[in-house]
Amino acid sequence: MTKPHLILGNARYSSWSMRPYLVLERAGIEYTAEFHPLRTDKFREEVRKVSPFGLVPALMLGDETISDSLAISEWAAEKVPSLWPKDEVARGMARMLAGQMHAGFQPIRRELPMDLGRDHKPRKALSDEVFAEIARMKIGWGMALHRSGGPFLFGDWSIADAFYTPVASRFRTFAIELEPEFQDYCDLLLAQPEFLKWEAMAADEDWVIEDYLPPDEA
Ligand SMILES: N[C@@H](CCC(=O)N[C@@H](CS)C(=O)NCC(=O)O)C(=O)O
Repeated sequence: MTKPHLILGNARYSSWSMRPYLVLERAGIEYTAEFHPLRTDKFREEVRKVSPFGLVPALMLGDETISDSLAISEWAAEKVPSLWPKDEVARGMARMLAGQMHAGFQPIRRELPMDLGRDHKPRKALSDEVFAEIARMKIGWGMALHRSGGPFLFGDWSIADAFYTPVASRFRTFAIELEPEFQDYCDLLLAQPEFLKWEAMAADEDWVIEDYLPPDEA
């Protein structure tokens, strides 16, 4: 049987791609992968052939495709249930926090886009909305960390942590200041072997999106 095949965007920029990559790696599921540079004709041509919405990530299972970071993660969790917390209330909450990230926090995504090649300097102007969203995000993190005692949101690493790892990288590359408890959590996410592998792949890429941020913010 052919292995699951994961179609991804640039490691440097594609936060949606990073999430199922971290999940499949942590799960120890065997798969193959290919990367496509975002915002190029090649991306549009190649990815549309296999991904129903023309988006990455997409997981090809034989001649069928699951295209969505959360859906791919759920597919993995059916094979490896420990990707979600064992306790059913914690599991519900982990799905809630992953769901919040999957469906919300637009100002954070818009104004602090993931760029693993950025040199850790603050963005000149950030809206009040972004700070309000960071505060909301920290309410979720605080609730989970206090309940579980850490070090990950629900004690052991789970899909919820995979969903917030790109955020931790955004906070680092845009030098967002956090209280020690949340800084420690972000540092822990960014020290995980799966993230370090992804970061190394990003450093090896020579695909750069020139106008990723306006020039005065670059
Ligand atoms: N909800 C989707 C979002 C996927 C998504 O927006 N992917 C972006 C890349 S990070 C994409 O494929 N963009 C294609 C394009 O901009 O043409 C998921 O969770 O996978």
